[in-house]
Amino acid sequence: MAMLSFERKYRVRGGTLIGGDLFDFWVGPFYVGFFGVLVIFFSALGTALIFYGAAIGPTWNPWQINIAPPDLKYGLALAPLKEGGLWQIITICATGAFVSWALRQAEIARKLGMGLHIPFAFSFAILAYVTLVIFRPLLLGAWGHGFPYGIISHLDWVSNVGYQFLHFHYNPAHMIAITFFFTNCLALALHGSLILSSVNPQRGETVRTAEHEDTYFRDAVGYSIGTLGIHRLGVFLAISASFWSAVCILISGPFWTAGWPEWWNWWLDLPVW
Ligand code: UQ1
Repeated sequence: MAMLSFERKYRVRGGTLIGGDLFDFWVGPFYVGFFGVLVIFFSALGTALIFYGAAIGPTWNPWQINIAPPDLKYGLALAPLKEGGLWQIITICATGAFVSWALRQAEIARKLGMGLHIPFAFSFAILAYVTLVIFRPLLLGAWGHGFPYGIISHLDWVSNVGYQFLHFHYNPAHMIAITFFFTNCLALALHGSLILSSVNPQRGETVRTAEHEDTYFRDAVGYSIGTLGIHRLGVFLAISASFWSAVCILISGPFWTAGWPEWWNWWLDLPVW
């Protein structure tokens, strides 16, 4: 792959977070780094263990392969490999790979003299995962509260945990999370279509400028958030969606054990009625 002329300037040593020059090089287009090595290690081991778990399981049907967390009776202890221990090691590998990926993002950003916005935003995705398989099980006192690794099995888990709270859509943090997901979708649709409408013109037409983009929204809704602003809004909406997703599952069980519809009784219980 050709190296862009500006990359010659930036493909130099430095910017690493740990280990100095250790692994501070590229393989083809990919930056390696200490955390690149960790990503390879954790994802290779984790994937191998998933295949091992599938091999000792009853099916190779990709939809039905399931690697379950330990039984609740094991609490927060280590479980035997074939009784949830695999799930525990795979969880360590996944978390290790995700965190290493974020730190590799940070190293690349530092090398380029960029902000750390990408690893910052990605850390909210890690937070959502870690909340499900580490923080919430810790608060509930058993690794068995983590979700199982499998396509159908994790859907069943979501359904079961949802019904455990009667109607999960009454969870106020879940409502907020969904609202952020939908608004994020709206914002990206508006932004993507606006950019294409102005900078990807028909043959023979000219590219339009940011002024056209601003004017479009001023004419349409009386307000333009601006070309930088829309990206700030986008990051805010995206990380808020992940954040409130983490909150909505973390409070379910550790801080609220009744059905979620019941939570709204605070409204009926207001003294003003
Ligand atoms: C917008 O105002 C804007 O600034 C010109 C963009 O930048 C290119 C956009 O992509 C979008 C979608 C908007 C409109 C957004 C709001 C909140 C009015």
